[in-house]
Amino acid sequence: AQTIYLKDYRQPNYWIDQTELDVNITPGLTHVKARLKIRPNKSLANEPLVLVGEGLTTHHIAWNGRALGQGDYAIKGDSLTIFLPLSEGWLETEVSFNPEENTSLEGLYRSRTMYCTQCEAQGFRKITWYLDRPDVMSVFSTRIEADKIQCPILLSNGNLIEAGELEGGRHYARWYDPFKKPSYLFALVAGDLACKTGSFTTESGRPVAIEVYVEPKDLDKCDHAIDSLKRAMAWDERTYGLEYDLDRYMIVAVDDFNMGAMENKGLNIFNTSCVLANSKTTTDLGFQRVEAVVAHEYFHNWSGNRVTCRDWFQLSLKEGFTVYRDAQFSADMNSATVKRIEDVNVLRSAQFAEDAGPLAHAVRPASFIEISNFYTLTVYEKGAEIVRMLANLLGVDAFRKATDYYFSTYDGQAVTCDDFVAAMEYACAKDFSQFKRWYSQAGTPEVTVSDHYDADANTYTLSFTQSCRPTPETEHKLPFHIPVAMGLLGDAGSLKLQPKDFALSDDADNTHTVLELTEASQSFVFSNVFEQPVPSLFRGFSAPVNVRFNYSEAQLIQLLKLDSDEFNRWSASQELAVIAVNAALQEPAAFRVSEYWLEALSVIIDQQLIEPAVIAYMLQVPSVSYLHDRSPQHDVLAIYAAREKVVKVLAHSLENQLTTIACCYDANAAYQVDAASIGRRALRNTALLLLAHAGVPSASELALGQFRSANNMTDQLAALKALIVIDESDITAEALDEFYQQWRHEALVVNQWFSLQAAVESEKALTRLEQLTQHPAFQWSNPNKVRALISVFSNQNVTGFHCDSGAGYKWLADVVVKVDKSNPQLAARLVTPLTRWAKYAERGRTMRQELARIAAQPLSKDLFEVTEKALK
Ligand code: DPP
Ligand code: ZN
Repeated sequence: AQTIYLKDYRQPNYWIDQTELDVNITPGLTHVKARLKIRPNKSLANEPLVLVGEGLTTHHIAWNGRALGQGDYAIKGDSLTIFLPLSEGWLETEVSFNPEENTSLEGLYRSRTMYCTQCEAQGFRKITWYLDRPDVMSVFSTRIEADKIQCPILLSNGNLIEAGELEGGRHYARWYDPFKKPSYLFALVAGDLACKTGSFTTESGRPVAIEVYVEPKDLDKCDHAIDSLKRAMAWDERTYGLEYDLDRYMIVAVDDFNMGAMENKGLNIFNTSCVLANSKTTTDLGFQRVEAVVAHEYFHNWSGNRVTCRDWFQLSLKEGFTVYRDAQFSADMNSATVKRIEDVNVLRSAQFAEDAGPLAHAVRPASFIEISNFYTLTVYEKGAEIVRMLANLLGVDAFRKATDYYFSTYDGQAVTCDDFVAAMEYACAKDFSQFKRWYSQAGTPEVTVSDHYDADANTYTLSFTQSCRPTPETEHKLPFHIPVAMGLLGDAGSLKLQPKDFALSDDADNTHTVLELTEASQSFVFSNVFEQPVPSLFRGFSAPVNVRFNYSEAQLIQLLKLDSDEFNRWSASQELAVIAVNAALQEPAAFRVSEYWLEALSVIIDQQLIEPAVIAYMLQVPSVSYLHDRSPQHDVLAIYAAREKVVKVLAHSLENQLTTIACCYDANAAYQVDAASIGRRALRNTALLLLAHAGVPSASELALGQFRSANNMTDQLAALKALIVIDESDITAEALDEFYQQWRHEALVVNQWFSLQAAVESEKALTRLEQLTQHPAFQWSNPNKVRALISVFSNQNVTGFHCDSGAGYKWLADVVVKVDKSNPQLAARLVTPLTRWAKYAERGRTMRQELARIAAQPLSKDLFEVTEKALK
């Protein structure tokens, strides 16, 4: 397998100004004729035209109407070289392939009742010979022809130009997309689909027809996506001044899909799990995910489609920025604090783990073998954190000036992360050359902070040092530019800040500031500090770093009670949980949990001054993954056991309040999916789950009652989860069965049912998992189902996956090898938990052996790259 380097980037030798496709679908065989208007790139020497294609049978090649013969061209592996001296002209090819047999879910494939495409990143080459790279932008017109009964709906990008009947029961449609785009944004759908419509009028008065295409059985699950899309359209006009630019906006729901969704111009293709929703079948988290993903794909219309990436190393240019935009949107639509807590949980428990493992890579990687492997939390979520830091450093107005400049300057172009940062610099006249190290240096920086209070001089000094471990691509790290949003707390709350040697706002009541850390070591002195303060650091998680400050328990409790930053109050509670878990690790028999922490939580519950969703998060002990990162010297099963103990203590100590919440809180409210209602349900269900963990006798009855009477999926599933934790085998087994019978016709609910069971911690976990893969509703060809069982087991079922015999590792390895034969992208994802072997000491050796066993087989490029890097 060949490694591709960013430093080797060159412009293409040729451009393709127009692309005319004629796609003729018959069962088992699809023919594609392509006419490409080729133009030499003058700045480059005259070299032959080399197109790329995969798995194509080539029937015909012509240049300017003349059929090419032997000697005019050569097909070798995945490349087609045209030897003629080419000036401007039309290249024609005709190829065929079989979408029915395409199990990779890249290119054109069949999913249940429809044909559909996934071209990002490099799927278009499975459809026709092409310059399949994002810097080649072309105007597409697409004619689709298929059987009228099997495929009554024929869709592609842009506007419908013409449609009609043909002989033999066939019909066609012709689509034209006036906007230049790279091939990865091409899309085509042909199938028997129902459509739910909506409409939106843009600020400048353009009417937009919204069409959501689904299987007829899912017509009752489209409204939330349509509403979310309209909110996203309005929000982007308000927030970024960006309008939609075509007459139609189409979304198609597909059951077999590798990603969450895809932003193809005018024709988004969505995983059913990210678009379908109704209150009977969808949880609150599901609703919020649909809202976020619909918005994300919509926002790509500007950040990704109108302004696209020069090459795939710049993937974060569109993904990091678009994730930032969708996070802003979700924060505005719901609760900003809750959204931030959710995002930080993902960063800390999953992105940090990626950054700490052998597959750590920069947000703008320097090399790859298979680009599909780089659709990662680092490129997406850490990429979004970079944009967030820039936005905060600039402030609202300058950031808007920067994005206005970016979108207007680069519209219709394929650009780089450097261009993005240049737009930021333009708007605020700052120099971000050091800041750009966030793009090129992998790894999570570690910031160690110490303080000194001088009671005589009334000064307070904060000293920071930063470091970052060596990672495969960047051995020696230079200091990062790290914004530290912070404040100081006294006994009664926030103190006014009077820093001595850094810029201060003129606001006399200033209790909050942002320090800019740029050196390996740096100190900041605050004057007129009349009491020993507690620092509130990295408020709102102002930078994606690990912070080390030696807080005492009392200081954390002060932060939990008094900080003006709600996010940091939550964060302090998490830190107190970490301390408790560590105590339980050190002394499993006689550990103590700070009664002041429990008391503070109790007061917070009573007072109800914080929104319920945030209280719910305060009551949740951090994930095993995060705890493991915080105590790497301990065995993961010991960490799991210690965490369980802390959860029990927490639940017992708050038992009365939790019981009140679990049975009575908001219990009779009419079901609604607004943020406030969602938050109240979250608190009630968190309480129920804690009671279940604590083994409180009444929990069983409460859970069963809620399970039976719930009028929405969130409450029903939460009750089922609690029943599983309580584990009175008959009752639990019955409830699981009842649930399946109730929902067996709803694929997405069945997936939840699979996930719940894959996560059940027990000695029999693996046997149960094995049995579930034999269940009639399970399908290896469906990524959602595979993820629901296999990813949930290996990422969340700590005792099952890491069981002493190593059987969990072996099982995963076998599955990965099997899946790789049909769907390499999926296999390369599934293997991730094994790649983290180095964290697991003794167990890690067995994990590594399993990885080596995988690596000894013939593998796809995708899986080869991941296993090879993980074994280094
Ligand atoms: N469909 C993926 C996303 O929107 C890749 N572009 O993030
Ligand atoms: Zn995206």
